[in-house]
Amino acid sequence: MNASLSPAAVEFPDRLVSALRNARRIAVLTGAGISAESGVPTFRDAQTGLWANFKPEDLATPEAFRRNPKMVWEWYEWRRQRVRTVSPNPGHLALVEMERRVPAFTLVTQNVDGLHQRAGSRHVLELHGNITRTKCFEEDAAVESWPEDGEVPPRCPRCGGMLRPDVVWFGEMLPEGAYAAAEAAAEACDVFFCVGTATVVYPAAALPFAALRAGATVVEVNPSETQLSDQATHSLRGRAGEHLPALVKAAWPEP
Ligand code: BV8
Repeated sequence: MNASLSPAAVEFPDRLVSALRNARRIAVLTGAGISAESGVPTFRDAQTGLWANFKPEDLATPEAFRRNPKMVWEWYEWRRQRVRTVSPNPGHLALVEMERRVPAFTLVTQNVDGLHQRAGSRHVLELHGNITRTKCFEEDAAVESWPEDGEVPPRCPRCGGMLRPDVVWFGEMLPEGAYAAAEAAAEACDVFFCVGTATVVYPAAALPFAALRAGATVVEVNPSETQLSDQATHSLRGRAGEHLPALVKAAWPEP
């Protein structure tokens, strides 16, 4: 067991621990809350600095980018810089350990910070893209490098169009096939974790309910109540960085 996973003593219902220990298929949906303990602000956190007067939902749209490409690009630059300075936390690491323990493990994330991959998770379904990748706004195709000529946003070296982060904005479709794969995992799993998400952004927020309908044990980990809390099989009121390592240790005490 990774030392950084040595969890605080947290008590769990026996039926939750045995459901986890006996699970063959586990699916996990994570949101901004699992990265909060790494120091990445969540979408519910108040915006600071230049963007204090804007809600993320109003900045993360194609319309906002068309209206003010410089501000939207700079918001993502600020977030990219922030993500470069942070590290995965015990919540991310506990999911890496869980993936090691079960034959079929699917990690679906709404996050765009790449922290699951940096923690060592091998198969991550990024429903909303990744801010460390950039694409051309006109071509909708990846761009790995571009001339730094001071223009903001920078321009596509192929067509001269504006560059944008490779994330899914509100009103945009999710990556081809990503949601279908996530939904299939939610409907086939024994245990479904819903970690650190307010479950308000669709279609991702529909996944835990699809798992419930398919008969899975649904476990929510969140310090606050959400629309899922009273329907989840287990709703653990607490931080991902505390509950996930403790759950992994309770289900798999042996190294
Ligand atoms: C789409 C990338 C088809 C950008 C993001 C019904 C069906 C389909 C669509 C819709 C629908 N109803 C409405 C819609 C439209 C819209 C939508 O859902 N709007 C919401 C506001 C109602 N959905 C879309 O537009 C999606 N596209 O459906 O395509 C389509 C196309 C055209 C027309 C119609 C349909 C695309 C949505 C993707 C948006 N992009 N991110 C970027 O990052 O800049 S979403 C963004 O929100 C992030 O990805 C974030 O992860 C996500 C969800 O937020 P959360 O993760 O939940 O984070 P949040 O801050 O909200 O909450 C944090 C939680 O953590 C809290 O509960 C807190 O208590 C908890 N927490 C805090 N600390 C901890 C913790 N938990 C554990 N441990 C801790 N320590």
